[in-house]
Amino acid sequence: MALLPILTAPDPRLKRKALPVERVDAAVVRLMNDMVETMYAAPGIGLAAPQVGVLKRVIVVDPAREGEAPRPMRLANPEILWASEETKPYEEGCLSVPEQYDTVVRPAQVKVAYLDETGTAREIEADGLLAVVLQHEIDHLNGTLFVDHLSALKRGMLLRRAKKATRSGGPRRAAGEETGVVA
Ligand code: K1U
Ligand code: ZN
Repeated sequence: MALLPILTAPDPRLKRKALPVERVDAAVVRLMNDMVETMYAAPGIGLAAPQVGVLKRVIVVDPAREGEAPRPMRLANPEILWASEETKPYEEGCLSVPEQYDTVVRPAQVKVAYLDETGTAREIEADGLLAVVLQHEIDHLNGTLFVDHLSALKRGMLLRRAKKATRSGGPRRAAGEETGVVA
């Protein structure tokens, strides 16, 4: 498995629509596994292929809370079949908009169709954090960032701050960078 570099806004690849996977072949499974490893290392609870520069409709999520056993899900061609009228606010973050968080209001429950890592067609009904993360990751496949759900004023502010955080190295600084001492 491999750790993949995560793109940050305003990289134009984050604004493009990803293409469906034709078949869940070995290359797609490898991408899914690399994305799971990258998500855990970040750390994050979701990741979409465009965030690692791959314009394919592949996402991984793991909404397990701290202390719970990991339960990563690998999804190709995820599609929202149904979304509830009931909505819920949740304070979201994004590995591609480093160190920025704001409240997004989304449908509280969704039903999602997808292909799993064996190519089997599945459906899942999700609520709570899983519903939020699935919607956030599927947005990435359509070139939408969580800040696109906010006012233009907030979006501009968060993107400016994210750019600064990226320039200063954010939480994913290389070893020794904080002190200026690199072995
Ligand atoms: O898509 C991404 O950039 C990943 C993102 C997913 C997400 C988080 C919160 C709400 C909606 C979608 C993240 O994982 S940001 C990091 C994060 O939330 C987190 C990291 C470690 C432990 C718990 C949460
Ligand atoms: Zn994100």
